[in-house]
Parts: sequence; structure tokens; C-alpha cells
Amino acid sequence: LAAALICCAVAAPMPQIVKQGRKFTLLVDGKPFILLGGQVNNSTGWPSRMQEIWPVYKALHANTAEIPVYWEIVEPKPNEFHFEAVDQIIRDARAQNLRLVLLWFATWKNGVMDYAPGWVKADTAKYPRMIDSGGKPVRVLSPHSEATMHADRNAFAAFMRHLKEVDGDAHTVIMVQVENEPGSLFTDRDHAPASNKLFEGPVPAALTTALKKNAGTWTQVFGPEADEAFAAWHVAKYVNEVAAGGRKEYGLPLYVNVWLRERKNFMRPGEAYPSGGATSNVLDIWKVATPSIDVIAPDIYVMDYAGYRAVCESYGRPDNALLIPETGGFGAFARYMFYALADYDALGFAPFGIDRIGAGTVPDGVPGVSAGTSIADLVRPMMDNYRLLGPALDQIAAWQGTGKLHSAVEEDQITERLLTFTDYEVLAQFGRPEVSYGGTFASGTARKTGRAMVSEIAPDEFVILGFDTTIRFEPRRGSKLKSAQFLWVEEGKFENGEWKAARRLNGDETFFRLTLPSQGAILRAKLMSY
Ligand code: N0T
Repeated sequence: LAAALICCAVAAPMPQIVKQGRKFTLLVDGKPFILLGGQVNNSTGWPSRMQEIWPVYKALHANTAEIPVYWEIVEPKPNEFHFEAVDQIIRDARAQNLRLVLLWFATWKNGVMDYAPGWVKADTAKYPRMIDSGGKPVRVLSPHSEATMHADRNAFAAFMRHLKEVDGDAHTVIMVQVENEPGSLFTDRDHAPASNKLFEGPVPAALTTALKKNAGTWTQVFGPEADEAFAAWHVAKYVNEVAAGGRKEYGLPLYVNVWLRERKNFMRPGEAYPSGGATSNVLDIWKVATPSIDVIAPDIYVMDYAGYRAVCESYGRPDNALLIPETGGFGAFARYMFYALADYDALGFAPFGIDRIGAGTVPDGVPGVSAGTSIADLVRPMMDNYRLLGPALDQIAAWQGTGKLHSAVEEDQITERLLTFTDYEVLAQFGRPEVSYGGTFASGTARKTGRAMVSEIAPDEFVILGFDTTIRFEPRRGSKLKSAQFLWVEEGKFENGEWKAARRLNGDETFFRLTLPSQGAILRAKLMSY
């Protein structure tokens, strides 16, 4: 019997990203999964170092760890592979009940080549550097080298084949990032003679046709963006080849992350951001060039909320799911998480630099934060988010894409938000009401901690999750309802997909408004009209 069980045990379905209607969903073990994670610092992908970091994930209630895998370490000599560290990390993650996203640091890491193995770095004839417009080689591998692409693809394929062997049944690893922020710093494109020749030639018909542009040279078709468009096409084709090689071995979802161009000085490619990466201005080119990549994912360090939302808007589009594999972990980003999950149906959200949580004070030079501030204080709102939202992720995943899940988030000068649902409107005001009789006007919190999401789960029933927010209901303007009254309100939580009410709220707790306190709460309210 045991033998029969073993022989017939069915492996869980592969992780995959599916699209139903306009909504993308990441499926893990066949079920919708919102990746709530964190990325470790760059030099932390070592089992010994991870021993100190696993407890941080536990404390956070994260469900996924994003950890790099280094080409220079897994292939120290051509075709000699070492996956011991990767294997140990997978075993440890499994023991922690965490999923993994592994990050393939190879030809590109932040627009340079630092993770290429020594034998690639040393052989500049076989693995050429890019040449800048002044004729000088730079610290970036050329995307025009077949030899370099083959070397990377060969290693990535070996890595994916190995993953299938060690994890093909358990699916602890749910997704793989191909490269890290590809593109080139120091030059807008390769100016080597052979590349210049290519640049003077026609734009491939596959690209002009897909973009519905007339045929012509790069300059004719793309004008002032020609060098960058050319770089994007060639970097994207290269990354797609690497991805395709790995995917053939093991079909996990693959994504590419982006060092954004938004809000960086004069936004010159190769100076303010790597040229040829999948920045918003060349995203269309990347989508044409990368059929083997599931998602192009922005690393969002944009500090202001309008800019943050604009990035979500430009990457979450009909042909691309929104996935945020890197973002900030400080105060404002705890608010932005609500936008990402509730308004843009993000598949996942992962602050960068998990190692630092709980450790020390902020060093000099971190934008928007004064040096010396305690990191624990700064990340507390994010940790609160994880604690509150973590157990409700299955529900949030089910509410995404319904059009009935909205965020209400406090910002400078924005002390209230009005959300519209089928029959009711919700007024969310941040902070505690100042006057409790004769009107309620919450006028904001000291540290901008107001953040909530509201989901209409039936026409007269709502779930409200969040912090430091005051909630009131009225019939939607124009609806035929005359009044709004609570039939009942509960405070509780979700457990294994079930709502567990802890108490009924009434009296002062519902009289003028509902309140989400500073430590957060999940409320469920049934309304009626009379
Ligand atoms: C990221 C990270 C890591 C405020 C930087 C961000 C990670 C890489 N690059 O810590 O190196 O591996 O993907 C680049 C965006 C910088 C803009 C910061 C503005």
C-alpha cells in the first residue's frame, strides 16, 4: 500500500501566472497566491547568513523570501556547477514554511556585470565589454555577444534543471527572476564597430510590425530615443534567450525587474538609470522581445505617492501583470502597499533589504529619512501591515479584479477619501475624529499612518481592513436607497479562509462611525436601508 501511495502521489500543479478576463493571478499549488515577501541584501544568499535572517521573515509573517543566486558562485569554472548553497537555502526555506523567489544575478546586476564569473570577466576577447561613445570599454557585458549569451543561458539552464530535480515536487521555489535590473550604466548602447553597423541598419520587421510603425533605421523609427530603443531591443532579446533556455528545463514563472527611469534627474539612459532596461518608455519593445518572460516588474523606490501610483499604472497593463519585487520598507511604502494590492491587483509586494529590519539606525544619505532614526520605528507600519494583511491574503486575492476592492490612503493634504461601491459610498477619514457630537471630522494623523482597504463582498456587505481610519457609510449618490444603517458589525479575522468574529461592535463603536485603531483591525459590516 505504501508503495502504491508513493507511486500514485500526484505532484502539486506547477506555479503559474494565469489571466482571467483582465485579471492576472499567480497560482501556487493551484490556488491564488499573493506574494508577501521581502528581498535580502545582495550578499545574503548564503545559508549561514540566512540563519540570521529566517527569523525576520517569521516575525514579519511574510510568505516568501527573495534570495539571489550568483552566477560566479554556481559556475566557478566553465561548465562546473555548484548548487550546494542553493540546495541548503531551499531546504531551510521549506523548514520555515516559506516560499522562495530566486534571483539569477548573472550578465546584468544593476546595469553592470559584477556577478559574471571570473573566467567571463577575465576573457574580454571572448566576452566583450560594451564600448561607450568615446570608444572606451565599460564595466558592462555587451548584449551583442553570442558567446556571452550562450554562457549565461547554459548556466541558467543548468540552474533550472537542477531546481526541477531538487524542488520539482515541493515547489518551494515559485518564481525566478532572470538577471537583475538589466541594461547598461555608463553608456546608452554598445558603440563597438559591429554594434554601430547594426544600429545604422533597419529596425527588425518583427519590431516595427508589432509596434505598428513604418520600416526604417533606428533613428528614423525612434528619433531621439533611437539609441535607447536599440539597446532595449538587444538586451531584451538576450534576456529572453536566457529565459527560454531555462524555461525549457523547468517551466516556472519568470520575470525581469527594472531599475526605473522615473524621477531621476534628466532621465538620461546610461546615466540616471541603466539604458536598455525595461523602463516605461521602452516597455512596448520589451514586451515584443520577451515571449519567454511572464512579467516585467518595476523596482519601485519612487517616494511620492502620485509617482508610485503612476508606476503601478504603467506596468500593470493588459499584457503585463503588476509585480513589485523590490520597493522601500519605510513609512510611506506601508501606505503604498495598500494602493498596490487594492487598486492595482499586484501579484506580490516585497520590500528590499530585509536584513536591516530590527538592526540599528538609518545611515546617512537615505532619501527622505534623517540619519540616526531607528530602523525598527521606520519599518513598524510595514510590519503592522504584514501582521494584519498576511492572514487575509487569500481573501484579498479573491477580491482583486472584482472592481469592488479599493484603498483609502492618507497623504499630505489628503485627510479623507471617498470610495464608491454598488449601493453605498464609504467616506474614509484618517485619524481619530476630533468632535464626537455634532459631526465627525478626523483631520489626519501625525505620521501619516492612515491606510485602509474596503471590499464589497456582497451589495450590502463590506470587509474593512486597516489602520488609523474612521469609516462612514451613506447610500451612493444617485442610488434609490434612502438611508444606511448597520444591521450588524463584527470585528474579527480570517483563519483558513473562514471569517472568525471576535466580537460584535455596537453602541459608541458604531454610533457615528467605525474606527480602525492604530494597531489595525479587520471589520465586517452588514448594511441595510429602510
Ligand atoms: C536595487 C537595490 C539592490 C531612491 C539597491 C535599485 C538590488 C537592486 N537597485 O539597493 O542593489 O539588487 O535591484 C536601483 C534604484 C535606485 C534608485 C533609488 C532612489
